Amino acid sequence: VPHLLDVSWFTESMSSGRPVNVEPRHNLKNALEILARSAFFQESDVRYLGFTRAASTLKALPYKLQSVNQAKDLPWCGGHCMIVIQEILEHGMCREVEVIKNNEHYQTMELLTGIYGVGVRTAQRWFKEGIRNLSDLKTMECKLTAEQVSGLRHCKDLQQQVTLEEAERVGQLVKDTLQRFVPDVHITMTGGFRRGKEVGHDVDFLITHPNENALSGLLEDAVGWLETQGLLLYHHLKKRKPALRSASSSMDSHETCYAIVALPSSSSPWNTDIEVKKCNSEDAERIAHPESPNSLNSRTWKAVRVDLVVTPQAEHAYALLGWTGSKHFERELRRYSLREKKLSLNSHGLYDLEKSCFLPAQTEEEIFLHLGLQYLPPSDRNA
Ligand code: DGT
Ligand code: MG
Repeated sequence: VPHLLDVSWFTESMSSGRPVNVEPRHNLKNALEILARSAFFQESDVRYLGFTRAASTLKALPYKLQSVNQAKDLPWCGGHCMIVIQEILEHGMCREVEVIKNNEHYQTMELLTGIYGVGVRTAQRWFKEGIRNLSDLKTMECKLTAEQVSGLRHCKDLQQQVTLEEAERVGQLVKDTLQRFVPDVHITMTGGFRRGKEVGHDVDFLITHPNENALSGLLEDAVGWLETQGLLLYHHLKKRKPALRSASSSMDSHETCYAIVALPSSSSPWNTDIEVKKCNSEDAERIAHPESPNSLNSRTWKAVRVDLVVTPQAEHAYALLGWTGSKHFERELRRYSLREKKLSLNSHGLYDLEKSCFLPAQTEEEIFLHLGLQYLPPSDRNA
């Protein structure tokens, strides 16, 4: 059975080369990721994908690259990437990467796209309008969406990584909340934490139930309750759009809640293990208005991004695969599926373009079987 991440080339590329005596100033993978992000900011998809694939290849290497010889047979590491790899291996740094890191456009784009709700297009427009830092956004009176206002208000917290311990406490809060309305609801933590990562930028959950009717209105109920507890700093509910569930669409049409929650600190009285509903109105006020002077010195919570995705049981395995990631793994899996198998994969299902039918699956293992691939556990999907 072929393996998506075939590693046979590892041994072939182990041929000895000249070792580097100096410790490189640039980490190869990080350097390629910087080049990828720079291409992304310039909306150059081909270059973005090329550098991302090369960085991903280096990430998967079971040994530290020591010579250009070792790199020459690696997938996606030719051309421009090889020049970068060679320069770093020989001189410890890459001039192009240094120039990008010091470039005003790159630095501003990193800063602006780091705000929740700000994509490349918006950041690009703001840059052209002369915005270079966060205070420029205020002085130039930019029109901000509700999402961006929340993103800015909580940017310090949101730029900090979410730890596994915090993710588990968010999980407990989500479970306590949803079970108030549907006691036997099924909740799975997805995203990077399901792949075994210790930190993440948000916490993702998939919610399902054997009886689809039980899921109806559940997110609205959950949002309403969290709001009354003062634990919701921002939310955007996206309704399910059945029309989008087309065979070839890569768009997602699951009912989703994109939220920022105020996660009580583990030592605070709102520790969800104790009982969330103990949060009194004074506490709620402090959470709901984080910038009020009274709250500044007594922060007992942290703003955390949370995605809640509701899926009918029939689509659960596909949604689980799609929302586990990584993004790069998903992109390559979908590309393989379409090109090699003529099967269109998205987080709702798998469509056989030749037989014109959907292929049902109850588990991720069944999906890999449909694709003719060896099963990869989530921890092996960190491409
Ligand atoms: P993180 O949060 O930075 O530690 O890393 P991840 O891997 O958890 O990334 P995240 O949270 O952006 O997304 C988790 C997975 O879910 C990833 O493979 C992409 C997928 N995903 C994210 N947003 C959407 C969406 O709107 N629709 C679909 N179908 N998938 C999404
Ligand atoms: Mg995530």
